[in-house]
Amino acid sequence: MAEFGFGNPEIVEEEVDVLIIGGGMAACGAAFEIGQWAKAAGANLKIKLVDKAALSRSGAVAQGLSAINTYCGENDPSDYVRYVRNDLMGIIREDLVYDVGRHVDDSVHNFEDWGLPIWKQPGDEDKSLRAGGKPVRSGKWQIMINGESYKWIVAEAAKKALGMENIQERVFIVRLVTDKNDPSRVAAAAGFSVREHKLYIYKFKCCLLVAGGAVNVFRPRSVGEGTGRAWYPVWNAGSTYAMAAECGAELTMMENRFVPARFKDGYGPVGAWFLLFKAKVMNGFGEDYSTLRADIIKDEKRFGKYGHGVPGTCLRNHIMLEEMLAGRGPIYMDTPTAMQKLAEKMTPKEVKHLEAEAWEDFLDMTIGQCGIWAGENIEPEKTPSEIMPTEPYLLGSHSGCAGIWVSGPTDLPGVPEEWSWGYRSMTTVKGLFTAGDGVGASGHKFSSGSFTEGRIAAKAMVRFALDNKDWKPESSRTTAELVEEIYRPVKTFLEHKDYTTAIDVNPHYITPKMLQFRLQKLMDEYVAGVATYYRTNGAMLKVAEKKLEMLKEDSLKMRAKDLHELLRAWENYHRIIAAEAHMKHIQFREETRYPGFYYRMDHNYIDDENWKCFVNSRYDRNTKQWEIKKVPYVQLIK
Ligand code: SFD
Ligand code: AMP
Repeated sequence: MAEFGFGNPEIVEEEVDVLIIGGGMAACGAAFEIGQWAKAAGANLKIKLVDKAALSRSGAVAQGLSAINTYCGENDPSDYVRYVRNDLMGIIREDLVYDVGRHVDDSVHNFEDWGLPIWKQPGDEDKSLRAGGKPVRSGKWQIMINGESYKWIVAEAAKKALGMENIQERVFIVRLVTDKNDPSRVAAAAGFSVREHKLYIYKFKCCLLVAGGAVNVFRPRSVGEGTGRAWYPVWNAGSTYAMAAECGAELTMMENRFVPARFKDGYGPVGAWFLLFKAKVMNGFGEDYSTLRADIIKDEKRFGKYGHGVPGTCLRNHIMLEEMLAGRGPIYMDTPTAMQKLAEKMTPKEVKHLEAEAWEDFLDMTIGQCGIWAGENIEPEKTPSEIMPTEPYLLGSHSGCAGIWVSGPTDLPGVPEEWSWGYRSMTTVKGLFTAGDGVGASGHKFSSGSFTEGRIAAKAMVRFALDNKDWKPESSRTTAELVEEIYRPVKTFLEHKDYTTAIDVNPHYITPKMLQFRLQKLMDEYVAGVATYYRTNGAMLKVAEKKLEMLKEDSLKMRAKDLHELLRAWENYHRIIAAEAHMKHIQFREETRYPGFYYRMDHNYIDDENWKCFVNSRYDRNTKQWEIKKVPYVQLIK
């Protein structure tokens, strides 16, 4: 055993008032905000933040970003709601979106105060946004930043507010545990250190589960030495959705996904090119297909009224996919024409600066794309770059809305009573809160909105902790049971490793890597991945259902030969639960709400009459059954 560094793990048990699980944008927002509310209430709360990685570079913003995609500025939050509703094909929780819209700017002002460089209009360079400085907008909602160190800056503020002694890095949380006396309430969380042989159990009055979205659920386009490249962060493995579901929380809109158009192979985002550089896309014959064939989404029988007006992100994808399917690829971002047009009125010095910006867009947030450009001799001012729809991602903060059903604000008119049950941002499990990618039916928050939602949740958690100050959490599972479960992959390995002479070939176990291939293959082939051009149907989903059940069974046989594999094993388990939720929701929603993201070919149309509603689900960990239902959509803003 010592040979592999495994004995019995050291157990670290701690009781706190509030636990924050994750260290990304939402977690940092909560960490920054929470102390202020506790102080205002005269309370001395014990808060702990636990992140699987190191706070300064963890989560989606690890590599930095080059834009903040949600900054209202001169726009009204009601208009923000209209924009998000249009992009997400009519179904969002408008109360949640409005709440983000009315608070988000203050977060962006804070980022600037903490040192994040925000581009300004000429003449306003030295004026902060807070003082009325005008930002350089790439779009109506987006502003440009020099954001390579974005996460570092935001994390520093979180660290200062919370104190490093209250931050535990490199601990992966595996499972939430309900209260011994009240199964509808969360009382504890358990996980393990990815560096030391230690198991952590935290008990708390309430917790914020903000472990990001789900990546690598589907077979990625990247293969061979490129494997591991993805657009969204590979280290966010569906932990938010899986742990919430297994604890009994109601999920919403898990059928939704995001299939972004990205620069091929490097996964570089397209926003700055479309919005700031005003680049056009073209097909393999040099035609601007998005203008030429813009009318295909005006077919009302298939797309209802959604194809009129500004097309949502999925519909833009649909036009591109049709182009590819018609054999008119490859699809290109025409970077040279865009840069030439911009350069027309520029001095040579300004042109050099423009060329530097083209590179910096990716150097700030997707460095790998610069590697592709350098490796393929691409100079964007001379050579167009291919773009491509990626594999699907499950997320609730970017241009998607998969996630958890949460309690909304109470001060907005017309909101159904059943949309708020006491504490803002609390899920249907008592004491379990979420934000950012965790919150469903409210996309387009991006980095700034996720941070803001963390702040909103923090305020409610302080109130929850104080309202429950005499309550003592009691875990429904013993420490021994949790050790047994979490270290099962290690035990499996140690028991069986000598059965064969090749460490990876063994009838008694499956390596996490192989299990991940199985998951990705089945999701790709049956649940509308790239293999079928994002198409599925009821019969294919039935096959997926069966295969996922078997995979879940086999996941108990994953091995871990070291701590790294133990991490991989549990990430994959979380991915399976997130994948199952996604599949079940697509199966339930008998229409194609998001053409361009996925197609139910047996119901290949938008059906507002029957399906303009939320789809919510609940998972029962004991019976392994999903309960799925329709929940009425209510429009709050005209
Ligand atoms: O260019 C566990 N995003 C963009 N937002 C913008 O505002 N502007 C942009 O320019 C954006 N673009 C973009 C974006 C993301 C990426 C990857 C790229 C480009 C390349 C989106 C935002 O980044 C995103 O919306 C927010 O970051 C979401 O915030 P949050 O808090 O929901 O997730 P997170 O930041 O990824 O943090 C997750 C944390 O959880 C930890 N974690 N910890 C313990 N136990 C576990 N089991 C855990 N599992 C995960 C992680 O370590 C992390 O700390 S563009 O495309 O438009
Ligand atoms: P992306 O780089 O694709 O993640 O996009 C960044 C931001 O720009 C998001 O707010 C997108 O909704 C927006 N965006 C990207 N492409 C377009 C486009 N062609 N038209 C309008 N908005 C876009």
